[in-house]
Amino acid sequence: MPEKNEVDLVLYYYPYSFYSQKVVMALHQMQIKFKTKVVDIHKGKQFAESFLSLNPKGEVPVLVDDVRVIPDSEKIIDYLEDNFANGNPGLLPTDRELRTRCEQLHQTIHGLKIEALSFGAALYDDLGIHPKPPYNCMTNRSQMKEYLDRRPEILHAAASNPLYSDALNKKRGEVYEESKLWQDRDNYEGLLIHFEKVMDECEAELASHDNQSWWLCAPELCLADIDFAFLLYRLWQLGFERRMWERNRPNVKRYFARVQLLESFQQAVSMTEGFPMMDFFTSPVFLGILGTTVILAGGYYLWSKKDSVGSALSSFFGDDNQNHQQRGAFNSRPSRMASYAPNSGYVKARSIPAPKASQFM
Ligand SMILES: N[C@@H](CCC(=O)N[C@@H](CS)C(=O)NCC(=O)O)C(=O)O
Repeated sequence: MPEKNEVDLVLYYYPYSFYSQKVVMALHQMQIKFKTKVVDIHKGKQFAESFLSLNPKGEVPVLVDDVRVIPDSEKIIDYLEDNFANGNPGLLPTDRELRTRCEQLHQTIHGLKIEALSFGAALYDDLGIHPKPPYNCMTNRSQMKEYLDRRPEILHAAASNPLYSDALNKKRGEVYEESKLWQDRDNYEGLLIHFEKVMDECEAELASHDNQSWWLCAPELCLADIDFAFLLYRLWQLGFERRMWERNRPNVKRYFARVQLLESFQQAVSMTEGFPMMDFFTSPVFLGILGTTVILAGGYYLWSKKDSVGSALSSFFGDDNQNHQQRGAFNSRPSRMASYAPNSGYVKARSIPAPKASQFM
């Protein structure tokens, strides 16, 4: 096979995307050079016409190799394996038996509904989980539920891009079907139990090797390891580690500690560094600055107008001995109400906007 010019490879990805992270780990593990382009799915850029022309489903990752366009993490890794394994460590064991086991585990782990798991983790308060940033910033859950239920932007994208409407409508159907797994608490418990069964299978697989230096199912790191590494990482980020391995799966626990030392894993995880999850204008820093400014400006305004505001308030509330009958409910503590208002600078707390669906993907 002729040497390929590897730097022709461009990966369209989003740093927090689960499937993008797998591909980045695969690329690093196979020592393949590539360039990147961020598609900010948090801002809806996956539905820009230019990106839909690469992947009509509006999903990352997509690999572009010169004129060839390959969407979908599984297909991308297949493509890398077929075209770049020459001279590089591949991701499929050469031994037939090990290869079959690697493929089986890959199918099992890759097939898990990780998005449904992530959405449900944001929705239910009784899971006893300890999410890590950015998954610990879950506000306004009911709003999020309503948003995720409809994924309005898919419909909008389908309406405004007739060329890609079939793919987008199909995607919306899939999103709707998958939402049944997490919109209902019982279904969600079923999903968690399914994840636990897969964890049991992996625990048993790890326990079956006499040689502790083996990875999940082979002496060399393989495709199933990439799936498993990022499954564990997402479970940890969502805060499921106690339920999934801390208490009862010691081999998985050891494996996770080990896989985190891999450079290829660290490269994939570090893509998120310095990449903001939220717009600056909805970030806690901005909201903090805004809130403080409003409080100070409001306080200053009220202080500068204290005479006119004070007399307006006293004519509304009246002096202690006047208008008691009109005050109704305020009757019991009129002077406290009157003295609160002018200088307190009280500003109603601003509600933090609901996180966007793409935050959980
Ligand atoms: N089967 C695809 C799934 C890709 C996928 O779901 N990507 C998510 C990010 S992890 C995405 O782009 N979501 C954007 C959207 O659905 O609007 C793969 O393996 O690559």
